[in-house]
Amino acid sequence: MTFELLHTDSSCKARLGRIYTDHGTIETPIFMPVGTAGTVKAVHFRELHKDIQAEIILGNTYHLYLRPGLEILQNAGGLHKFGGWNKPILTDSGGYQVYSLAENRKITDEGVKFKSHIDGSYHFFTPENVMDIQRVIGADIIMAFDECPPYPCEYSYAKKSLMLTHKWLKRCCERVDNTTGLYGYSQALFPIVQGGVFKDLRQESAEFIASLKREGNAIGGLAVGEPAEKMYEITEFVCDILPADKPRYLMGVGTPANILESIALGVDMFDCVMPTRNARNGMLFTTQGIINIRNEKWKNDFSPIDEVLGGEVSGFYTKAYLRHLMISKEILASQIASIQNLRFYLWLVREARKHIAENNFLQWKNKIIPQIMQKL
Ligand code: PRF
Repeated sequence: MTFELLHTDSSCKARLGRIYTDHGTIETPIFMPVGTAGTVKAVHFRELHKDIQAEIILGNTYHLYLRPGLEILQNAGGLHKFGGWNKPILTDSGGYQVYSLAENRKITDEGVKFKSHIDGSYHFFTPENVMDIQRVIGADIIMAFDECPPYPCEYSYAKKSLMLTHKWLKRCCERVDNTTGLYGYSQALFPIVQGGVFKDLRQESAEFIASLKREGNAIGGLAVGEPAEKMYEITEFVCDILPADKPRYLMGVGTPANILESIALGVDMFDCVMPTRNARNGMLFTTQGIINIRNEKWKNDFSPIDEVLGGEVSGFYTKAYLRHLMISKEILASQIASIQNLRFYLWLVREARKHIAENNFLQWKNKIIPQIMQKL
């Protein structure tokens, strides 16, 4: 994997770049739809390609390891072949899901012992086996095994946790550098900056991670309940330390406004369950603002869901019809709403790239945020 920095906006720190992987090229800034268990919920790959124009999707080591499991993934020839998605994939390491989903987890220097949320069975994740698992899944970009401390969190805990994350990171690098991919293409390891909301810890972490000179870097431990202003402050602080010639990935972020604000600070990659999860609850992101499609208000609104986005879904189905499907708990409601929200998120980053190229990103961002974040 390589990264080409094409341009930096003259009005802020927003960057235009290109990531080259063995499964294709990714234009940055980019949003990566979340495909936890090898599927972006309610969305066909065909729709991800065509209507949504996704360039890379994200999978989760924790989920894929538990189900379908490594034997099936390896027999399939990796996740790309298993489901038929032939563009880039990034897998998260489980260093987050194991804390948010698993039961009875116990963290030691060696790794994390946890109980599966699916069948109660016990498992052990170490930096080494998490790298091996991601080798078997076969993602183009694989993430280091980290600990994401909660918010709020005592300084002493955040410091102890960061030391462990750094120790684990060294073991991740060693494992990846001493093994090769199973399927003949390369897999880049991204380390993850942690350190909570403490600037000295963030500095130490970002400097250490910059010194490793990996192909890209991630910022973790944010969007965990801290105020948005704190998240932006830490994001900017860390971006300024991380190397400019490598992509920067802000994990688990966020709302459309969060994404645009973070692009302005120098972030290149994002993922979040928000567009797909909220879609299934009837919350739509549109170019005109945020819609709760279950609302009475849309009962007789026969206009398309999003005329500006247009296309076979957003420009075809009406608000009144989608409301009916949602109220009736029809499966198609989740499908239409998920496509709308992902089409919107991918449109948003394409627009962002256009305005960075024109050096007017900041002006455009400040104008568009109130429009797309207003509740209709
Ligand atoms: N670490 C990992 N994955 C993550 C996070 C993290 O800190 C976050 C935090 N927002 C989301 N996903 N490994």
